[in-house]
Amino acid sequence: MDYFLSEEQLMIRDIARQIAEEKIIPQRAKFDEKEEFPSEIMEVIAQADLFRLFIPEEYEGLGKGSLDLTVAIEELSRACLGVATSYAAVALGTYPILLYGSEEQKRRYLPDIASGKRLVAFALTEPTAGSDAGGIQTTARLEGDEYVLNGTKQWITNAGVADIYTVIALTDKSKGARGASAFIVEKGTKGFSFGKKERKMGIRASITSELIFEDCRIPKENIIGREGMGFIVAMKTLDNSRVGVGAQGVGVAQGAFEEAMKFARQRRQFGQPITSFQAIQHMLADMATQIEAARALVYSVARYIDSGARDISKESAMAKLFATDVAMRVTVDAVQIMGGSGYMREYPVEKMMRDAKILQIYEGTNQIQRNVIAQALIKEASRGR
Ligand code: COS
Repeated sequence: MDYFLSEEQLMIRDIARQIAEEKIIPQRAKFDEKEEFPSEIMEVIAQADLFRLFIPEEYEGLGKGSLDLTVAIEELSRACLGVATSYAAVALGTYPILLYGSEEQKRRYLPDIASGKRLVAFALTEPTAGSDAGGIQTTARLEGDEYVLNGTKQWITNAGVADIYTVIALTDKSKGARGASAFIVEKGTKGFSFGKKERKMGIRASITSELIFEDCRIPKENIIGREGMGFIVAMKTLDNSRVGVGAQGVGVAQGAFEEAMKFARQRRQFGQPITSFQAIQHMLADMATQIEAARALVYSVARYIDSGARDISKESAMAKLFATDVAMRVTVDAVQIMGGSGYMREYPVEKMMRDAKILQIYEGTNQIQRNVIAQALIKEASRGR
């Protein structure tokens, strides 16, 4: 389908595709096997200016929109979801600064993020707060000119490799979610360390670890927005980033479909290529249809965000929900079409299937997306829309 992407968007797609084909695909099995963070790929992505896409021009970015980022994420995900996660998590971690940061914070941090010199991580989840994001326990106590952070963040993408962390912590425990605030914490700050590195089912090219804050003192200017705004900062951040998770779903599904199609055209059984069997044809038709529907929704939502729409929770959640459920179904079916070969590590689809599972879980489970969508629908209905 032609989505009428601009010349620039087509160029972004071509650049990301070239990186994917020349640099990522030849190494993705190694990253997966060794659970290795792809530092050199991040450098290539930086040199190609892909980190500049989501940074405004006045801070040395390219000032591009959600659709431009979507196109880049999709292409990287088509090759390796682990690499794409490491890239997209930088945008996720940057949204709090982009959306609510002060001019001083933007000047201080965004140029280095744009150049790829400093990677970013977003830290909301804790051992006791996953879907219930308001249930965080990490505290930030104001003492003179400093906030003192204490607590543990869990399952943080880019932990350790990132230099800048946007962290949600409670400044007023008695107020629950309304007592949360957002902060910028730099790697190397005393009292800030990293816990165990997780061993994951998939996206093994991305790093996931704990963040540990023990009397970690940061300047009080590192608060993002005002005290009490942390939950809203987190929710708005996720509203903006979830469409990108949808793009990851479209990308990995497309990659798996292409592998299954290539295999099916060559594989012969009962004296003919398996593409001549209706059982396989119907699976391929369903996969392609679902991918196209997911892409159409993800691109539409990205365009809606780029139009300046303010309330994007429902649409972004729909894109994430639909496209990531498609990714799971399509990657499972790709393994099925390839049969025994699909199950073997020699082919990439078993990795794609393991990788895809996280998309239904992170940045809000797909059950949470349904809650977000339903709440918005009920609100709209009560307003008579
Ligand atoms: N934009 C603006 N405001 C929002 C918002 C959004 N997207 N979502 C919630 N709010 C506001 C609500 O309007 C409410 O404001 P008031 O206190 O003024 O009424 C406040 O935030 C609390 O909202 P709510 O009562 O809906 O919060 P809940 O604790 O019930 O939880 C969910 C809301 C479940 C949607 C939230 O906790 C969530 O998104 N969880 C998943 C977290 C997640 O994605 N984790 C992944 C980790 S990051 S990789």
